Amino acid sequence: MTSATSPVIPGFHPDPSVCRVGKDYYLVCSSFEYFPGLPVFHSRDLVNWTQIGNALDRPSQLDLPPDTPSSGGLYAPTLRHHDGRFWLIVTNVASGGGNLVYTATDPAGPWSDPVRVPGVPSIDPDLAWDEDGTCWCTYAGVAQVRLDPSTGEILGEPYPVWSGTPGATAPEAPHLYRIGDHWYLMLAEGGTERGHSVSIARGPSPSGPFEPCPANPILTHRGTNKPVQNTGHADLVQAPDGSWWMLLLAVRPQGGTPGWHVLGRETFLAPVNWEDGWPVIGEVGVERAELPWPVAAPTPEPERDDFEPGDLAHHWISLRDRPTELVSTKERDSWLTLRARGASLDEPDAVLLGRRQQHLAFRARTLIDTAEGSGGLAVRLDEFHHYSIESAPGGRLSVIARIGSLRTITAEHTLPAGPVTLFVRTGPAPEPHDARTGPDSLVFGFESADGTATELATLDGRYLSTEVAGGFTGRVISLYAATGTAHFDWFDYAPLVR
Ligand code: 6LW
Repeated sequence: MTSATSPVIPGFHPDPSVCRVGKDYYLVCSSFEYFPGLPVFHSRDLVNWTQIGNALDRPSQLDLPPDTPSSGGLYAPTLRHHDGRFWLIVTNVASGGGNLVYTATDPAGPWSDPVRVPGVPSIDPDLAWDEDGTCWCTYAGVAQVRLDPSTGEILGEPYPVWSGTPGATAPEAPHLYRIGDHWYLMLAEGGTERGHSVSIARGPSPSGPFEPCPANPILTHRGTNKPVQNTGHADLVQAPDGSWWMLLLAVRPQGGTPGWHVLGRETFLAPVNWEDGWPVIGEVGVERAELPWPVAAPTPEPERDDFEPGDLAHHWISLRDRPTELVSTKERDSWLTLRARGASLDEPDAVLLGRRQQHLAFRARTLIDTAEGSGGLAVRLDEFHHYSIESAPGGRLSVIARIGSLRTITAEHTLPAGPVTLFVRTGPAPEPHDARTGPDSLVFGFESADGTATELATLDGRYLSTEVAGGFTGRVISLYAATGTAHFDWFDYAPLVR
């Protein structure tokens, strides 16, 4: 059951950009240092979204050098449909990156190789076309330039356009729309933390001059006492029935005020009404009952992957590239094989295969065989903030906590050598703690052959939160190889009732 605080795409899926073709909505989010990049989602009702691919799934599309820091790489994309094609423009802040344009006839892919846009010098680029077919690229700061998106050539010098509310910081995430008689320029302001907000202005042409909405900010949850915070970085879309909707990022802090968010910035939905030619934004996180069309109840199903032959599911991500070892799986009838590359989880290029944590309460398990190396099951925010249960040859299990400069083994246990089922699950914030509860705890252990679970350690979840670690991503539940080769027979992930 969604509540008034439910995201429509949970887990770290920030900076959503959405477009509609006929009855089909498509949405893309930032993906930073992870490969493949730019997850692509499809919906028919704005509430139920299915990942249909990743726009950048080839090294020729996405270069994330080993020195790409956590939360580096791909920042905010813009997704649009024009002249029979889908267009994506995005900033790769990694070395050698810049602003890049991709096109596709099918948003599920394949997408083209990039066209570089060296003349756009900032992040958060937007694309909009006027009735003459001229393409206008507006970007953080806020400036604008006419662009040939097919060649990446800018047509004229960039110039400043409306840069938001006087005194507001960080005007970014611009999106330009032709709606009715006006051109609207919508921005995020205040930065992507607790002061985040959305403002809008309108004018007679794509380049203005723009008149700010008297009611700016049209959306903010500024403060620290709401169940949904950091609202901002929004995009607008019109439904086939003529109604308007906003997709935006927001977070769900847990454990007191200001709280800790662990799932990163998630995609939320809000209704939009129009008064005097200005958008008025309704409650973020709509109840399905408020939608003017039937919506099937999203059913969060437990997920299991037996690593059968064929492509990996779209939601699997790795750091900076997809080690070829992942592809050469099935060394032993449907096992995933990860071969370490000399980097542990404490390094930015560890060999891992992960999926975003998308529920505040979850349990994940895997059957691992580390006869030829060591590896395990981790909950990771970045190379400085992760917890893991690691299996080593000879049946040695260790629970390891990396919190900033601290790295410690919090529990050890020795089993008979052989494959073992490892698990991690969320639990309540551990006692004792200060006046404010933390977001949760993470419990690590193993299962015996008869399914009996043995807990080895309970770790405080607040250290795997963005408020502690910083950055733009969220927790990723990861299978990893630390040394040699680690084999995984299956993985399952299940939301738990909190
Ligand atoms: C995004 C920009 C931002 O490009 O964070 O804080 C960047 N603001 O809008 C990554 O999400």
